[in-house]
Amino acid sequence: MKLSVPGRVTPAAIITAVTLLTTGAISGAAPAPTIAAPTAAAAAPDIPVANVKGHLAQLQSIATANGGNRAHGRTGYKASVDYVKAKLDAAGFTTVLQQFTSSGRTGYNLIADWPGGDTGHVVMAGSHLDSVTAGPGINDNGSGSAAVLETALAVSRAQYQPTRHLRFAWWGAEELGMVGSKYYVNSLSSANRAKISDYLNFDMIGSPNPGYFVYDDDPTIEKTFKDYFAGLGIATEPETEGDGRSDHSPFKNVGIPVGGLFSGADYIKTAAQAAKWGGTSGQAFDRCYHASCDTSSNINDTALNRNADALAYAVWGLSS
Ligand code: DTR
Ligand code: ZN
Ligand code: ZN
Repeated sequence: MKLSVPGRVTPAAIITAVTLLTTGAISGAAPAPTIAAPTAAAAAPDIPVANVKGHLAQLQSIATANGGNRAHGRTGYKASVDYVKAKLDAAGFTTVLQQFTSSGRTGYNLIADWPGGDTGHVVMAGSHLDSVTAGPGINDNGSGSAAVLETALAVSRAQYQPTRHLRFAWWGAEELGMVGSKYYVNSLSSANRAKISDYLNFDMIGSPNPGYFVYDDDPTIEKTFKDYFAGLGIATEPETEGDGRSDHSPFKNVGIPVGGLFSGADYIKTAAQAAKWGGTSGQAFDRCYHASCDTSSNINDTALNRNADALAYAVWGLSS
């Protein structure tokens, strides 16, 4: 389901500005500039969950062909990066592979910029692309990586021209302690850090016994996501497992507004949660967390679909 979303500069704000200027409420030496008539913020497109699942199938195949995992420093991780990068290059993104070393192995962050928009105000969406060594990591975190990828491809399909600049990222070595995202943030000058207005993180968004958790960090980002789910009649809960649990943490630690979505890991779904979200109480949100069974069958399509659409809603809403 798609919902239109007001951008940060609302039509009401534009009307107010026009009124102030044309009534002389605020005097300007030069004649009042012509301000474009207010236009509705661009509405986010539906993200086809079939496309997201197609990316997950590719990541599963990559793991199967590379020793059963997509872990940092293994061939399966670099093959995952190459897959995502090829899609983005073909779609017109400017991509950069950022290389780093961790635990004696080479890691990679993939950064993709969509040309255009105000580079002084950057909206970022990211996810870690690496798995643990125990398995293919399809929910953790193929789900986030595939949804971020398909949202980026939707930007290209729409030839979306956002007011703010869009940047997408796939992090390496999150499972070793958010190594890739820390490396990226540490590599930014303070001036470039200040240009990032929002960082949105997506780590496990297709859990088989899903919850609907919204990071309770930046209130504007949190409200954007909660508004989306309210439109679906879904009551979300704040993600309170604490900071330091995923790639939003390095951004938050330097003062960048962060937010994100989470469908749950090894914690147990309560009866109250099952009553509002469905699924099975007394069972983990993801019984295959960090296990070999985190395969293509370890995904709830409804949760993946809803979270991917919420991702697009926030990207459009925060950048338009
Ligand atoms: N640490 C992440 C999974 C994870 C566990 N709790 C949270 C809360 C918010 C985001 C992610 C997570 C991992 O294993 O990749
Ligand atoms: Zn993990
Ligand atoms: Zn993860």
